[in-house]
Amino acid sequence: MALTLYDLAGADADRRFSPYCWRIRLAIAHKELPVETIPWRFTDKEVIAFSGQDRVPVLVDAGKALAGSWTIANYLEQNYPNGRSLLGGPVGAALTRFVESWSDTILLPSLLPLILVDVFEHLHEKDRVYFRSSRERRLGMTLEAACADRDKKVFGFRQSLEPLRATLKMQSFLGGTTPNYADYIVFGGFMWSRSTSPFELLEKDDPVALWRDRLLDRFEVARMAPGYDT
Ligand SMILES: N[C@@H](CCC(=O)N[C@@H](CS)C(=O)NCC(=O)O)C(=O)O
Repeated sequence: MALTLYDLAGADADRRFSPYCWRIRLAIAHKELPVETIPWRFTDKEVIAFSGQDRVPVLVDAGKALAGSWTIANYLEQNYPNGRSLLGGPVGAALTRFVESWSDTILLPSLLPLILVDVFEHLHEKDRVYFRSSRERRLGMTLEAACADRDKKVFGFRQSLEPLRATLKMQSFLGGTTPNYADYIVFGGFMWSRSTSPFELLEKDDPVALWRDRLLDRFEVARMAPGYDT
């Protein structure tokens, strides 16, 4: 039976833009599992209330509901052990937690002031008031103010990727010769941007851009998703 994934969508139901949902979409593709994705909007809280919380990704497998990208990735690893490992065993999983923490506390917050206004432009009409008010309350400023001077901010963003860049100069993927969940965590941030923003985050010859391309080449689900080829 196919898995069911509740996946954040924009005005266009095919435009999926959650960095956390992208982690799981690639984890499912990595495990080569069939999945039905259900487009979900921020204000569709009652649709996922059965999961006991109000965020996506939510995965349903044979009637069991799971929420939170880390929980879901571990569930997939444990319940679908055939084929390539997602996390690389207990040591790999422990190191991957660092990658997750770096992504959640540095990468995604640094991407926010570069793409937030573009994310807003792609939202479903019914999500706009909620999104603007919740994000502006959190940021303490308007979306537009948060994204001011992004042409300058992007240089600091590129500089902050140096640990990632240095690693990708030595190896093709964070997972080594083939990608694993550590790659999908970081790549999720770049899919958030790709699916919503024409803003050019990376220079074309940046090793991070070349890694992003290698992942797009491997995963048709990402390459073919509505987005901007920047
Ligand atoms: N720690 C969670 C974060 C999930 C999360 O924040 N998802 C966002 C979409 S990117 C969401 O559902 N937000 C709902 C809201 O802001 O109301 C995970 O790893 O899955």
